[in-house]
Amino acid sequence: MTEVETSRDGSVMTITLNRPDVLNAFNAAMHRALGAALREARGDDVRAVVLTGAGRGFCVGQDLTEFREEPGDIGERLRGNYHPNVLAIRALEKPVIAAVNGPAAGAGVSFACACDVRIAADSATFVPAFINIGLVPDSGGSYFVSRLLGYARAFEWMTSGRRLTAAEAHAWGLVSEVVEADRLTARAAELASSLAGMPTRGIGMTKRLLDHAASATLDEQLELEAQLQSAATRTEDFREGVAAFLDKREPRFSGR
Ligand code: T3D
Repeated sequence: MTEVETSRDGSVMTITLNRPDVLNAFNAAMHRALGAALREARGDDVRAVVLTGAGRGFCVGQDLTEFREEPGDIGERLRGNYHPNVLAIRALEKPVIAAVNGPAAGAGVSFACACDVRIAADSATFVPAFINIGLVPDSGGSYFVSRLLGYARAFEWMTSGRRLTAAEAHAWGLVSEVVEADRLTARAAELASSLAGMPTRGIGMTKRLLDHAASATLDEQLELEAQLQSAATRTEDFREGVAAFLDKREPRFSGR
């Protein structure tokens, strides 16, 4: 068994966390395998990524059996195992879709929220489990959830440890779409395929701009927009987009 499986359908890469007996809780091997999958996803032949879980869970954060004896220095484990993969998702210059197929808890919520889009099965649930065991949000949970939900709702949810249903997560804007569980894979593939057909470099640069906006002044943001817009005009997809518009035909974007 491999802790993370990858598959390709054209330019869409699916990364499946694969420890279904423990709802895909993280252990060291899974961190390493996820890191390798995210490195593979950097290739130009990949234009959209789907992150999902095997079995009935998405990901329930740290494997707690590793805490039974002595937790060790969690800070070091976060820096060494979790942070590189959270940063790798944000650094991917292409859309990453979390297809949340079941319970997401602890760092599993953080990883879902590190993705660019979240769609959920109607059976999915979201548990900010950290507080339930006396921990604080990590793996970017406090960063992403407060940006997605705003301070008040993020504080209330993350300090209650309450399990949210997919419908509640949708109402709060934590996920953009909820589908019947048996349709999730197909819907994620459809969405990923549609995004993979868009100007990939433009999507990558849009992602960079939105991340930058979180902490930039207006002056800084205007400057980065100007730089990246210049870069966008040097892409093949810009030329194709303008030509297709003027020819009154559908564009055929290559991702270059
Ligand atoms: O160490 C570091 O590096 C620091 C990093 C910390 C980051 C973190 O993520 S801390 C937060 C860790 N996660 C949790 O605390 C979540 C614990 N799990 C739950 O609260 C519940 O499992 C859920 C609410 C997520 C789902 O509940 P339910 O009823 O759908 O499933 P279940 O029956 O609880 O779980 C199914 C199995 O998965 C079960 O095993 P069994 O009885 O069938 O043999 C359960 O023990 C196992 N499981 C679930 N979560 C974990 C786990 N095993 C190990 N670690 C888990 N996190």
